[in-house]
Amino acid sequence: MDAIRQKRAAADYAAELVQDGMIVGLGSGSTAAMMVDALGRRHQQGLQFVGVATSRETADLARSYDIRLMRLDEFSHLDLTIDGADEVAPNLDLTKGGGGQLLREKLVATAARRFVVIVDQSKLVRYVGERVPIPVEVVSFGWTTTAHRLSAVGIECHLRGGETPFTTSNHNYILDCRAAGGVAVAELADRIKSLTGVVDHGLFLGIATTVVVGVEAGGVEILGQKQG
Ligand code: A5P
Repeated sequence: MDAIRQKRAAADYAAELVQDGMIVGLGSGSTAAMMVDALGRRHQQGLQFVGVATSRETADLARSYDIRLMRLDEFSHLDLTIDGADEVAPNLDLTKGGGGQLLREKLVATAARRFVVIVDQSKLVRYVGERVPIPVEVVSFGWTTTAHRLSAVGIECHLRGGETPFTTSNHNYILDCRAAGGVAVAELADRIKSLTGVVDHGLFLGIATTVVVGVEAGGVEILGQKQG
C-alpha cells in the first residue's frame, strides 16, 4: 500500500476505537483528517460523541459532518485523543508540529486517558529528531533573543516561514530546531522548555499509549498497548 492508503488504514482503525458517549480529542494533519472523515461517517450512522478539535481545519472538517464540538476547558479529562505524528521512535516517543499545531495538540493529547497515534510506515524512526527538525513554539515578541538562548545551549533554529513567519493558532512563531548530537532526548526537551520565550516543543515523550501504523503489506500494526 502507498503512504496515503497506509494513513487511511491507520485512521480507519483508530476511528473504530471511539464509542458512544466518549469525549474525543481530534488531531490535525492529513492522517487525522482521514480519521475525522471516518468518525464523520460513523456519526452519520448514529455514533454519538463529543469532539475537541486541535485546529481550526479539524474543527471545520468535524462540523461538516455535524460532529458536536466542545472546548478543552469544558472537561477535566478526555477519554481518547487520536492524532498523527511526524516521527515515531521505538519507545513511542514522537516528534510533532510539522503542521504548526503542536501546543494545542500537546494540550489535548495530555488531557486524554489514551493517546492513540496514527501514522504510515515512513514515520517510524530510530530516535526522535532523526529526520525532521524539532519544532519549538516561541512567543513572537523577542523571538530572536529566544533563538539566541537556544543556540547558547547547542540548539540551532530557523524561523518557520522566514520573512513571512508562520503564526500558530496562539499567535506564536515556530522555530525548527536541530540539536548537537550526544544529548539525551529527555534532557534536550527539558533544556528547551526551560528557556524564557519558549512556549513548548514538538517532542512528545512518554505521552502516546498506542501507535497504529498502516503498513505496506496492507492493514495495520499496533505498537504499545499501554493504558493511560
Ligand atoms: C501537526 O502539527 C502535526 O503534528 C501532525 O500531526 C503531523 O505533521 C502529521 O501530519 P500528517 O498526518 O499530515 O503526516
